[in-house]
Amino acid sequence: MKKQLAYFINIEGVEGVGKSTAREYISEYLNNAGVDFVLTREPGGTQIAEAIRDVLLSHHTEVMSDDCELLLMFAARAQHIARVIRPALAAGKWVVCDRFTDTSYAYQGAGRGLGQQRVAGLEQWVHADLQPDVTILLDAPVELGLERIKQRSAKDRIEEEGLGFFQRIRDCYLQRAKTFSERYRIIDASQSLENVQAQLAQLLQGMLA
Ligand code: Z5A
Repeated sequence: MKKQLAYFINIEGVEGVGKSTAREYISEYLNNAGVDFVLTREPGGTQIAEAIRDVLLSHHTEVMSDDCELLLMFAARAQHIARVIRPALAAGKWVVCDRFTDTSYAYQGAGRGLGQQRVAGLEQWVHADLQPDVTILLDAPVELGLERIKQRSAKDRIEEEGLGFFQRIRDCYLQRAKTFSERYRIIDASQSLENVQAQLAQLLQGMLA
């Protein structure tokens, strides 16, 4: 991988595969390497986008339509890109983002069945000229990820979906990893934490070299 000034990295995968854990490890690694970076997440990352996140993940007495869900994801993203991602990259900082538009393709496009074209239209509108340089896909069987988060006391609105929903998401990610092989890096997240972190370290080392 050619070294560049500032990388935009997104971390992807199904529930429980270890994105938050990987995010913390990447943060520690970049801190130790003296890299100036911003650590952020979607949906969220700004005050307004975090408020949208609350609406998206909370339980409501009315059912949220799939279109509403997708549009809110992109509303939060538009704000996040304008207030956090673009300014950071313009200032020469790396951006490490827990989920980005690849999640919308996987969850809303495939999981909800809205289709890839619908997501592509919004992507074109909101950030046609901006893509992550590196997409880290933490991949593991869906059952393993769900097992890892089984003991959590409360599930959010999206986590309540069934196995089929998450399987469609994993399949979509693996398909996108093939289509966008120049930026996707698949990490085998079914391995021990130590092995996952060794894979991440190797990737980051390559980007810094
Ligand atoms: N969403 C969407 O639908 N569309 C969009 O466009 C966007 C988002 C941007 C955000 O939730 C939700 O929004 C998400 C997609 C949707 N769906 N839901 N629900 P979130 O950010 O709060 O949650 P998440 O992204 O789904 O992550 P998670 O459930 O918190 O899991 P995780 O971050 O991947 O896993 P973790 O917390 O790092 O690890 C889980 C446990 O496994 C923990 O106890 C770890 O210590 C353990 N772990 C981690 N790695 C290992 C290994 N290698 N071995 C053993 N144990 C491990």
